[in-house]
Amino acid sequence: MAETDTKPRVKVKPKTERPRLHKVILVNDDYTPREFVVTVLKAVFSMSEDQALRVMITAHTRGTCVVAVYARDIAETKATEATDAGRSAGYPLLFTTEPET
Ligand code: TYC
Repeated sequence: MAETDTKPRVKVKPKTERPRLHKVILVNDDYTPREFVVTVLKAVFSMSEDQALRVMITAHTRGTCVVAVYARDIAETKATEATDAGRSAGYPLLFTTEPET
């Protein structure tokens, strides 16, 4: 009688999914001064004047603009910090987050 081959033929490879990155999105409004938006973008997202101006104008003309992409907790912390900066100054400035697809 032939011997039974008990060697595993298929290797199980555990696969850990990389957590999705999250976008921080700047939302336009009619009240926050442009220069204030630029100041917040520079302070919270370490942008240059040029980058901040471009992002602000994009949100102003199109309604929203992706500011940056981070791990979820960092994206949420920065969005909250930037939104709070507006609120402290009496502006409705809003930053939201959303997962990348
Ligand atoms: N729309 C604002 C204004 O005209 C400026 C602004 C730009 C506000 C982008 C928010 O996300 C924003 N004063």
